[in-house]
Amino acid sequence: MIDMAFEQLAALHGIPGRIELTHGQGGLPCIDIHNAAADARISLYGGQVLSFRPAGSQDERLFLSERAHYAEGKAIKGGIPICWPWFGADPDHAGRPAHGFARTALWDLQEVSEPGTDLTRVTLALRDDERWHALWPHAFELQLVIDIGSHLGLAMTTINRGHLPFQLSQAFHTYFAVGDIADVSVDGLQGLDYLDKPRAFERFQQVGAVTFAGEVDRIYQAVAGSVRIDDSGLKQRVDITGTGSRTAVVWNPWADISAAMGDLTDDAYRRFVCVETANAADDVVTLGPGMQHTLAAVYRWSGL
Ligand code: TA6
Repeated sequence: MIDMAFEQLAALHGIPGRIELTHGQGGLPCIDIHNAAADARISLYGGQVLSFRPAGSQDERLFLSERAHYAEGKAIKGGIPICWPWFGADPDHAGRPAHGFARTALWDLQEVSEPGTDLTRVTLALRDDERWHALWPHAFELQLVIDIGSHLGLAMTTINRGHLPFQLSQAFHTYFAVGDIADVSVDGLQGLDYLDKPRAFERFQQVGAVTFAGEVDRIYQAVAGSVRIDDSGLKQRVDITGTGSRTAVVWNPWADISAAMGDLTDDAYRRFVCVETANAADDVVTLGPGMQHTLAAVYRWSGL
């Protein structure tokens, strides 16, 4: 479906059994990684991690919707969608797509390296062209470095290649797989202010850990330390360390929204929580000509 020199990429980067260029669902070009620590799949469409598992196991750490769309122009529901160069609704109210266009762009595969037997590093890139100028008239370079190993790491660098400053908001919209959302709590946000989307972005203060008994869609501000997901059902914890970010978004749509979304099954909301390392709300990034900013997140899973 997408015009690209797939065979060339496979010849350049492929190593049988370790780094495999493949056509994923919908024929989208993907790269499958296998090393001593983990197995993963990354879609070049969206620059999106779709799957991450400890080596040889079937324990998916990321949720990927059974109803996800795999088609040009549509975002893939699950894994780690990249929201860029804006997070959420179009900040200019000009009818542009929610969460920007990076998640519906075909990224270049720049480099794959193996710093160790238990770590594979994939570098993707996206640059401006006429298609994106219609949505965002700036010269940019975006680089996404993904580490697949005992941890999952992402570092996304935006460089302003133009002559004028621009503003950006962004997020790693990560869908963490959970056993049952009722057993999940998110720690590390206690005492912080958040903007509550279901209540017209009114400001509230977080008391205790975040738990889930209905829709949660919140933008936490002034986030300083790491954030933790505890899943008492799966007896699993995820430590999230963000850098270049003062914002965390926590989202679970709950039953009605899950049922209304065409790319989620009715009960999908029980099996994921999104905890997003972001720059959003009062944490937008302004980049002058030649300047750059890196948003990074490291995810580590362990037992409870
Ligand atoms: O990050 C939370 C959020 O902005 C929610 O408000 C919800 O709309 C979600 O992202 C999913 O958005 P999407 O466009 O991927 O359906």
